[in-house]
Amino acid sequence: QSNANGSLKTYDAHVPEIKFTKLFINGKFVDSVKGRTLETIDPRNGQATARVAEGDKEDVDLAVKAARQAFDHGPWPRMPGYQQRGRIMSKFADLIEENIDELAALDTIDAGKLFSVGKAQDIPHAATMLRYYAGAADKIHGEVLKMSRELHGYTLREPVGVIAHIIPWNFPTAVFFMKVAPALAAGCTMVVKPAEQTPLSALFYAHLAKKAGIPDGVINIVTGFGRTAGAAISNHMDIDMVSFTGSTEVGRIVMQAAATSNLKQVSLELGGKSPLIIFDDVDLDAATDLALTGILHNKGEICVAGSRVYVQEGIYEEFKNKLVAKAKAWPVGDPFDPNVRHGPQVDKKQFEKILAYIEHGKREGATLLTGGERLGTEGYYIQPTIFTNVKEDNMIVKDEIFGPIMSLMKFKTTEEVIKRANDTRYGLAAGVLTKNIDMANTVSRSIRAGTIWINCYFAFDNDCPLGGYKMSGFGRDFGLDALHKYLQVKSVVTPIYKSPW
Ligand code: TXE
Repeated sequence: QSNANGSLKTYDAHVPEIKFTKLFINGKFVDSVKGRTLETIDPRNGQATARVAEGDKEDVDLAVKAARQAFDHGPWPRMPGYQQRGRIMSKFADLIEENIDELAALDTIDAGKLFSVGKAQDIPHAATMLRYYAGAADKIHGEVLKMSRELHGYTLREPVGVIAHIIPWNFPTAVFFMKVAPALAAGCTMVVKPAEQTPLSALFYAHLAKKAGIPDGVINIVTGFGRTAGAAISNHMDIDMVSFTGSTEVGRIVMQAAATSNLKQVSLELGGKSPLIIFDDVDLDAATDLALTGILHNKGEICVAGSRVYVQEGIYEEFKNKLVAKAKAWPVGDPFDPNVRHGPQVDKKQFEKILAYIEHGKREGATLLTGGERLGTEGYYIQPTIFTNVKEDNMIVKDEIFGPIMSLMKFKTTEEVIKRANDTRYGLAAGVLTKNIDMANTVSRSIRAGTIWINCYFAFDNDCPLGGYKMSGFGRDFGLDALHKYLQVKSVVTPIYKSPW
């Protein structure tokens, strides 16, 4: 653990044995057709941890074939809700809980995520997501319609079909289950492509899914790169929907490919640049803690990070001083160390992208209050970094950096801060801290974003939909909205007593 440059203590005793490295297709672990593999890297030191099968178009084809067969002819979409689908999903959840330590450790060596947080949050949360949607599996129903003629009409909600989930590296477990769990409950079958940086836990989940009794072909995992395996998915002619979480740039490519192939449905959860608005009636200690967590949780690699912090002028100086003191004391280091709150960035590319933004911020004339450097000499650690004296059109304020970099800004009036907070192409989330309920309500209604947190941040819940406005995408994860995303409405109509024709 360290807050200054120097060598970081490492905790290699926690590194688990890696048991699953092949593609999972039709209930079996198999090599890729071309026999290629890709290397996974431990971001704590940049060293290789495993070689995992590198799937490509041929492998995606096989996985889609298995998922199509399981959807068209298999038992999964036809099983009665809770009695069967839900019970198997609950068993899957139990198996996850039996393997929490190993799963959390896999995400730590793949993504640099805190082991303590994986154990306490990400992995147990995967189990609760499965149980939440297992409980909804027998509550999928349509409506009886009030038709305007002598017709009896009702709707059915049927599974969309074969779904492809494209997963990013920042939450290898959470995003996997926020997509897979509702799709399973809906009765869909699927192909999952984890990010190339973080494939290990997904393959373990495939093993547990099979053990829980999920029939072959329902969940298929193709590990591989975006430009090959990912592109094969978005261009595929036999996938009914692609559910994507990742960058806005790739989201656009996925949507274009969907349009030019089979017009598959698309759901996109993309980047963000979320504002956190702090009025001058707040408790300074609590507010500085929340603001720091808002940008440093998961080392800033979270789509809803509160990366633009607006503080009202009356408390600005005091807030700034407290914030900087706390940032300097923030424990950064090996993510297996239980006292550490901030591990390495996911990979070299992300590490270099963040450092380049820091340099850009300096060149644009922003004032660096703290941080701004890499930490240690190996691995991808970056100091918690706070800039102030930034302008709304600076790149560090406009772009999603996806790292531990905060832009701290001062504001005077509510009207002014709403305008500035909305001056972004993104619209994923926002936070507002104040004791004044009128102010909180005014800001909540005025910010164009999919989630607003009042006097809290990162208050996720299985029941609470998450998704974007504007260029942060469309479609929702979590909640019953996510279940409905994987269902489509069929209308059934019959004459009541005589044919109206
Ligand atoms: O994302 P990509 P990258 C943002 C964040 C980050 C930036 C770049 O700002 O710095 O994106 O990260 C797959 N067809 N977010 O380059 O490429 C890829 O294999 C189909 C925000 O890693 O979007 C991986 O599985 N798929 C975000 C997934 O897309 C393709 C989370 C995401 O990778 C593809 C991650 C293609 N042509 C990054 N190219 C969030 N919303 O939370 C890549 N992929």
